Amino acid sequence: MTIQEKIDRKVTLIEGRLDIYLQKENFVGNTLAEAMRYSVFAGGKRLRPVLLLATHELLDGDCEEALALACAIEMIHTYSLIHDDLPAMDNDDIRRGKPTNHKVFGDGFALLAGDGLLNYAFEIMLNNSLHYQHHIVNHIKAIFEIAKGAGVHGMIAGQCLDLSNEGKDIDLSTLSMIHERKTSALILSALMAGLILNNPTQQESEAVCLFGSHVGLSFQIIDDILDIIGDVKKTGKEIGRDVLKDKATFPKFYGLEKSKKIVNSLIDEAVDSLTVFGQKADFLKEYAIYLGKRDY
Ligand code: GRG
Repeated sequence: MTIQEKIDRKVTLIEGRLDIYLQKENFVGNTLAEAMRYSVFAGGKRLRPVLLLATHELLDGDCEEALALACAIEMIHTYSLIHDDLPAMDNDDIRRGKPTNHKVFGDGFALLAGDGLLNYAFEIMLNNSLHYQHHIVNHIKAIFEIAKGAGVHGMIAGQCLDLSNEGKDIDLSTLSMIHERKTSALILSALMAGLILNNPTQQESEAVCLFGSHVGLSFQIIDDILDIIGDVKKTGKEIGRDVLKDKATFPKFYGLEKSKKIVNSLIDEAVDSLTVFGQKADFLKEYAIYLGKRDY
């Protein structure tokens, strides 16, 4: 099976379950359901849920047990994109190749769709944990990991740092801190949540942690690179927004070629960090290499 086929298999599972969670009959307000579905099914890469299922597999976990968490993390990620696109934040018109949520449903419903997805994600994860009483502590630990990655110590902290440094001349360590919180934190929590469900050893947790921080940073650097040389038809969002806003990015500090080299060495280190898992990490290693070459 090719890496693309392996990814597609996971994505099909995730999207099938997301479709069930987001059936319109589950919600009182039709517009709320439509607005949530609109962004969730606008065509994301499903990076975070795929990573969560992949680390769950590292220790032979049952996919069904982790699927709710995988869907929940995609909902949390989608909420962050909806809110980030709002006029009060980045004021973007296109996301995932379509008009942004507020352009279609208005600012109020976009806010509520984001709030709805965030809260529903925790409802789904907690409800799922009740079906796995024998693993309930693992589930609480996994949900805690996701709450930390998404919340005031993770992604929201990164967004705050980003907002408060807008228009300022920041140094590389501040930029790295923004990337670490805003982008890597949720990616890392997806990886750790999948792993934690199966009682990893300290060595296994440290290996995945290292993998996550390298993949997370490389993912954001590629995002910065694609903002310069990407194709809107592939990325699904406007190009040149960082330059327009004079945002600090890796390409701004290092130039394009050096930034690409940094990505390559981060991916190499990520792959090396998974040695402890032997062949069981083959998918994650291939996926990291695949992500390192992405142009979308
Ligand atoms: C808490 C409101 C709020 C925002 C959090 C995630 C975020 C901060 C803002 C979104 C904008 C952005 C560029 C974030 C950096 C992380 C990133 C590269 C997001 C895009 O993720 P992809 O490429 O998107 O996985 P798809 O659409 O494929 O799911």
